[in-house]
Amino acid sequence: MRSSRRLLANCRLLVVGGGSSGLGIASKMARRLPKGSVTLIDSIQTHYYQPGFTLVSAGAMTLEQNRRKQKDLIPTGVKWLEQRVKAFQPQANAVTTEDGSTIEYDYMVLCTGMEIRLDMVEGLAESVKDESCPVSTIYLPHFAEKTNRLLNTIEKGNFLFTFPSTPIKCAGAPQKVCYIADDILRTRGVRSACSLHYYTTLPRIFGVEKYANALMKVVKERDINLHTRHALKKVDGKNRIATFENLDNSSTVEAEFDFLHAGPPCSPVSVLRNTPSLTDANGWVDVSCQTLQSTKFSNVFALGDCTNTPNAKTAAAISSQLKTVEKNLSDAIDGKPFSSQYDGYASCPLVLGASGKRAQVILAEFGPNGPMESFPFNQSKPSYFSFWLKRYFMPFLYWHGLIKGYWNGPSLFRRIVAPLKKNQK
Ligand code: UQ1
Repeated sequence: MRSSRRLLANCRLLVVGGGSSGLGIASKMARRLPKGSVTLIDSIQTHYYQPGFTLVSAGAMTLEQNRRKQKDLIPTGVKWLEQRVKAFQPQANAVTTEDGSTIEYDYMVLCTGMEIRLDMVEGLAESVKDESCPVSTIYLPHFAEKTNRLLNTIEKGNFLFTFPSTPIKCAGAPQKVCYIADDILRTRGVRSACSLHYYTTLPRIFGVEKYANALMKVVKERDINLHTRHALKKVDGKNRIATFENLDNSSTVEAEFDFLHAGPPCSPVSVLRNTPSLTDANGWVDVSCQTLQSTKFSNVFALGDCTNTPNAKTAAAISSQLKTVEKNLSDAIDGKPFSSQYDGYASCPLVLGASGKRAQVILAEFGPNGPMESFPFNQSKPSYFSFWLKRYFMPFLYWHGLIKGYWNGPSLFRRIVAPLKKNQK
């Protein structure tokens, strides 16, 4: 069987980044290549299950449940360099690390993720970091806890939730926090004293129509005010005023708040922003969105949040991309034509709450041509089963499947279930 084939070629594979993509591809390739072939470079000591951060804000998980020591996750047979890359020299097949050493490679996989950029909105970083200021973001672990604390203490007022103008990982999370806040405020019995506002830079709540329609029902039922085409420009944490730009007419709008959750701007990591030879004009690694090979260097591949592929940036997308990179990189090492194409799959479990009958999820799964659902029910319907998957099954799948290189996404499920869904729209 091709997928269990070992490669005998002697080659040096460098994986840059030890997040979910980096650990997943290092695990897979270490099983295929001769011992000692794979080096993973990353200085992080703590690894977080980031999809758990929304549940931390909901009080349905603790941060500790989403945290592991990186040293315990390094795949067997992979050499871990606890360093940061200072510069890429792809023309010389080498990288330089911050301690001044040079590492040469035959093949490189870039898994550098994206950087949370609170600094890109005036006043945001200071406000989030000030524990007494009611501004937070679940995108950073400590502040996922702060979000939960604020939602459990503020009694009344205006609650604002924002979605940025940059690409963002898990584009569903900024609105999940809004639904979670609504749930917590209702449970606390203070919801009628609060008004909730979701400000997004996008023209609608969600890109895929089927799920957008379902989410608009939730927005109406939960009495959430939707403001499309608004970009957060400034946060005045002291006076509790947020300034937005209306993107349709460039006018400025101010809103007073008692709580603000920011979907933060994100960017490529700084070392890539300084390496135009590997990236597009915005600093994202330039790859073929089908093969995930660099468009500039044939011995370089990339996956996860750092690429310029148009899919939604989620762990589920990574699961499908892992299979493609594993196969195509093995083909490249073997001197064969590529045998896999990424289909653009991504998934976003839209958490609508975590308590009682509001513990529900809309399990969006989609690709460039619309929904790509894995289960035989209509997944745009809020469901407790989908919440259960999100809370209990997905963390298990991540820690024991994805980062160990054993989970290639639900495409097999989908093929089995497809005939059952024929008559469903
Ligand atoms: C998934 O594969 C994945 O990665 C492990 C997630 O991240 C936590 C997800 O949230 C989802 C929904 C998937 C897709 C898997 C199934 C079974 C639908």
